[in-house]
Amino acid sequence: MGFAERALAALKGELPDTLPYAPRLDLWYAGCRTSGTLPREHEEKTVEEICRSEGWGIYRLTTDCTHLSDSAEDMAMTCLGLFTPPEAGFKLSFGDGVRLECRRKGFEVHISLLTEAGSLEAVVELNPGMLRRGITVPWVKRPLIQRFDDWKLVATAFESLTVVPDLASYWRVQELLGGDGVAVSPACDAASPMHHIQKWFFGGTEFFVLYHDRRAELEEFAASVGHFYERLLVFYADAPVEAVMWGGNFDSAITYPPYFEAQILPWLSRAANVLRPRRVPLLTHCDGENRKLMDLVRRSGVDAAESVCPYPMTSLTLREYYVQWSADLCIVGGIPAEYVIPERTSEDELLGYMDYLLRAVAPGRRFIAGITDAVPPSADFDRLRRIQEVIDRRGRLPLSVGPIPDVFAAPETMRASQAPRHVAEYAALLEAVGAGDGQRVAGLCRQLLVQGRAAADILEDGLIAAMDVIGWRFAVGEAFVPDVLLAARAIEAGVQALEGPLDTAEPPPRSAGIVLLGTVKGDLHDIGKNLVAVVLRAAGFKVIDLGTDVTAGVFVDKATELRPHIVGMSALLTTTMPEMERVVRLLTEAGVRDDVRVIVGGAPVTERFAADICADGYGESALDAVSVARRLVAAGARGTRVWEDRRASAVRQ
Ligand code: B1M
Repeated sequence: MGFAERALAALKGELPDTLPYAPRLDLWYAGCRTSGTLPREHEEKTVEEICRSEGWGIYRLTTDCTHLSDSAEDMAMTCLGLFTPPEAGFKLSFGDGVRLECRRKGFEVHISLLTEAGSLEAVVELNPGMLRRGITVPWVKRPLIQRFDDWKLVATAFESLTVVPDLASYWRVQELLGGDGVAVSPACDAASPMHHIQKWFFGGTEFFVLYHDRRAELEEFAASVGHFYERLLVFYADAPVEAVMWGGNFDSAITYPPYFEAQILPWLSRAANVLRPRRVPLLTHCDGENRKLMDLVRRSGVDAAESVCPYPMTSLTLREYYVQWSADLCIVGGIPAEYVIPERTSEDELLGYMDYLLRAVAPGRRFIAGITDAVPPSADFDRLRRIQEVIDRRGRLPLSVGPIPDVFAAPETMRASQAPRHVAEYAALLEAVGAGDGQRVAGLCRQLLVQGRAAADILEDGLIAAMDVIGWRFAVGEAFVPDVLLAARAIEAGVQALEGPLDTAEPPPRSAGIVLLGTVKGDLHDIGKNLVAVVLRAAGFKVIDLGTDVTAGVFVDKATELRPHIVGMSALLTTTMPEMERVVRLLTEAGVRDDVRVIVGGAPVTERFAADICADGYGESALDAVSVARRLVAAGARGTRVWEDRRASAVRQ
């Protein structure tokens, strides 16, 4: 059997002869080619040729936009969240009255969306630095939607979009892959119209607040985006493609269960229903934390969950995935990227993981092994070969179920931990904060003041303690991103109600301090960082948020200027984690390291990594960030220029 035959068997629930293995080299290839670090023997080869000469399956399943970077027109479509690589098998075109104009400025593409009702501007970029770090999706530097009402013009564009079959380009890719890869047609980057809006048109966190406050308008917008999704379904009803990829980037925190059920599941099911009669497998990109989504993904009827990224990157072990999903859908991925990065793990640890993997997925039905999400450019190429050697030796199917070592089980500590204590007399406040009801929170605060409670007590034992509870619920998976954001907004309303009395309370209540926060250079993930900021603020910290893609120089300059208690850094990519070490080093060189404490966090960051780079603390969750920050400030983190300035001015007055 060749790889394609094996992979298709796995996708359709049949038992291939051997475990299929395709490492997914696209990001690695883009990075190494741009930095000139491809292995010598592969320097002149394409990614397909490299896979072929190593005997690996060719993995071409996700949004790889490297082929776009030469064409401003194709790049322009990405500001609408639209991607049509050659293997899509279709092109997109706008109807009368809508067009995109674009011009290149260096690596940026400046885009104008022109409609009869008006125009909007956007800027996207994909530069060599991004490619070196393994980033293949362009960065939308300026989104089309600047004011909420701009959605109406974007909606017009989606209503006019048509899907034009272009099967010749699909067949060319199919021919290029031969029997060594499955030509999966990527239908859409998001899984549904609302998910599309969430991913592409509003900030990663802003969307949730809008989804709460302006649902009716968003539903109207989604109905317009839905025209495009409907046309995709019509295209796939008879498109002669081998398999289809339909959206992704699911994560229990951001595509949280009720939202997934209402907005995503119906569209996955519709796509599955269109493809099932022709036995065309449907894949979706399940690359995040899936603990709370397992049943929903299974119920959606998809044939495969792709880019499955188990513990230690997320909380579910590969065995848990296999037990819960393999009766109904195929798992693609399963080897966390850190096992191929020498700075993160040893070769023995990789071999230990492979031993575990072969037991965890026994008997081996519905599983395609690969590095998740992708092989990073910093990978040790030989490790990819070690994986193949193990599969060659022990990967014949069916695999025998043996004892499964529990060393790869996720720690239960957080899940088993107790909810933070909350003072009983503030129960109503806790409930109102939990419901995100700012008006009620403010009213209760005023009432408590009238009853004679000290403002500082209401803040500490009522509002901040309530946020601790919501933060804990979030950390154990009982609350989701919107709950945290809305709770924080409600707390803000409470703080405003207390503001008068608090102004006179000097020294400031409790041990809050100043935190300088940002996502490190090269990294644009901001949802986790924003949550950390929200929870810290709600806990009484002053947070100076530097945003995303923050260079080490900016962290150090700001730390020198503002002397915060804490410098907090977030990183979601293994390739951007080294920036954290750089910041720590530059803080030392600038002579400010002794005055600030450094906290790091983000999905790939671990306690061990934090210790290795000499950070002072590690936060697994936003809640953790608060407790670590409190501990460090209480233990005497110094460097409080802003705070001291404020105090000094308060004393002067
Ligand atoms: Co990206 N992505 N992504 N992505 N993405 C990950 C991170 C990935 C792990 C997926 C996977 O492998 N399964 C993978 C990285 C692999 C690796 O490096 N090992 C990945 C990749 C590869 C990429 C691209 C490179 C893909 C490409 O270009 N082909 C690209 C990079 C873009 C860039 O940064 N330049 C990319 C793009 C994107 C989207 C734009 C589509 C979107 C980001 C939207 C946004 O942030 N505005 C996205 C998403 C959504 C994800 C996943 C699915 C979810 C991330 C998330 O928001 N989680 C993610 C999968 C995963 O993480 N397993 C993935 C929810 C959030 C609440 O959790 O951010 O972990 P998290 O924050 C938590 C804790 O970590 C902690 O507290 C938070 C709340 O509890 N925490 C801290 C975070 N920072 C902290 C700081 C602290 C303390 C605690 O102290 C200071």
